[in-house]
Parts: sequence; structure tokens; C-alpha cells
Amino acid sequence: MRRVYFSLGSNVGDRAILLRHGVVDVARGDAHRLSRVYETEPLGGVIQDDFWNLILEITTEASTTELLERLRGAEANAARRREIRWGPRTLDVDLVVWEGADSLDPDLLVPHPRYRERRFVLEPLRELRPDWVSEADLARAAGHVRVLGTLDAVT
Ligand code: PH2
Ligand code: MG
Ligand code: MG
Repeated sequence: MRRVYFSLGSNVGDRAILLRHGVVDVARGDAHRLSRVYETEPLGGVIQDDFWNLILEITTEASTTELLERLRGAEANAARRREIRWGPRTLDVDLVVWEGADSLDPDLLVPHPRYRERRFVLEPLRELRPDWVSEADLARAAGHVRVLGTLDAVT
């Protein structure tokens, strides 16, 4: 069993529902934990609406291939439910950290090469793994974030 950490983000459509579906699609039957949901400043230079981001931890026997299928399946399902045909993503799922297994495959770098620069990843990750993220890490990271609450409660 390994613990695997995904970053989920949405800035188009009903972000609460999209994130809830995304969690179900990625976790499947595996035991999991969730950070709270954060409203986050978009990073990357494109002018767009704020994201909602969270971190999903799953404890799983699934292979890398299966996890990638879940991730892509979750994004595909979200695209089918999108309200706008263009623009930013309804749901983005990124594999951030895979405990005990790094991947140097250029198509799947794990840990994610930029996650330590992004407050929208580090702040929720710290809730689940305070041993991995220090105050100094948070201070160095980019982008404003604000806690909204648990995924069950946000609307
Ligand atoms: N995802 C991006 C680019 N920028 N900014 C925030 N706040 N949250 C995201 O999930 C995000 C982003 C590309 O995947
Ligand atoms: Mg992303
Ligand atoms: Mg992505």
C-alpha cells in the first residue's frame, strides 16, 4: 500500500460539484483523506477566474497506469459536464507526490517538478502532511490562497 497525493483544481462551472465528482473518480474504492478547499489566485499568467483547489490523499495498491487512467477519466467526465466550451479547465487533476516512488519518465514526473513553488498545492498538502511542508516552504511559494471549508460544506 502506498499513499499518493493528487492536486485537484477547478475554475469553470460548479466547482464544488466538479471537485466532488473528481474525488470519487480518482479515489474509487480506495481509502482516502481530503484537505479543505481553498480559493486560489490563478498562477501561470493567463487571466482567468480564481480556482478552487484541494489535495486528495489515497492509500492504494493501484499501478501508475491505473492511477493515470483514473486521473484522465476524472478529467474527461468533468469535460462532459462543463458549461462553457472554451477557456480554463473544469477539472485539472495532477499527481503531485507518490510516497516511496519517484518517476523520471518525462511524461510523468513525480514528484511534480513545480509543486513546491505553488501555494495552492503546499497549503492544502500541509494539512495532510505537515511533515513535508514547513512555514519557510509556504513563505517561498507563489499565489494567494484562502480557506473556504471542507468539500462537504462548500457551495
Ligand atoms: N492550475 C494550473 C495553472 N494555474 N492556478 C491555481 N491557482 N490553481 C491551479 O490548479 C492551477 C493554476 C495548471 O494546471
Ligand atoms: Mg495543473
Ligand atoms: Mg494537469
